[in-house]
Amino acid sequence: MARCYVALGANLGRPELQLSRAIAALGQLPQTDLVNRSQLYRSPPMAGMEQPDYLNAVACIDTDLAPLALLDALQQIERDNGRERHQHWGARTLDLDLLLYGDQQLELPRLTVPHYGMAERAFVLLPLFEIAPALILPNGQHLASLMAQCPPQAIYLYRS
Ligand code: A4P
Ligand code: MG
Repeated sequence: MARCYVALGANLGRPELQLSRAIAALGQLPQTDLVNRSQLYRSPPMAGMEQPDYLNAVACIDTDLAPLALLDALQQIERDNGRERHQHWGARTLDLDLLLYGDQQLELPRLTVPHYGMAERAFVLLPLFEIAPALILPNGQHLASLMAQCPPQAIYLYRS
């Protein structure tokens, strides 16, 4: 089994509902157990884009699905939650990014792992740190030191 971390984000529709449905769907994937999930965090969109604030979370799963099969499953969950692909970095009902797949480093046409943007995104690092504070990335970097280097961003624990 590979221990994997999935980042969830939403800023259209009913973000809280889409995130909780997506987390439940992760736990129902074949050959997959939901290990843990973070709380929800709210933050303004990256790069000052004119969009609603995002809700973000990170889930930890153990899976026997191969990396591309897992990516297919994540994209199916996105579609089930009304995801349409328009603009890069555009607003979305649900975005699922595969942050880590065990200790693998993959550069496939459809899949780059670890996820390319995680080191610069407090809305990824903070929920990840909540559920895996001792995590070490495949390149040997400690999550805690990535957090110390991450550009400062406003991020709030979300309360409904
Ligand atoms: N792909 C490659 N590697 C991966 C991976 N590790 N996980 C490919 C998931 N997908 C991966 O993704 C485009 C393609 O990336 C996929 O078809 C897959 O084959 P996408 O979700 O369709 O496209 P996108 O929206 O243009 O890019 P992306 O990377 O998902 O967007 P980002 O970079 O995640 O940015 N601000 C806040 N506060 N919180 C957010 O969550 N999210 C975004 C989206 C912008 N600003 C945000 C947030
Ligand atoms: Mg994505």
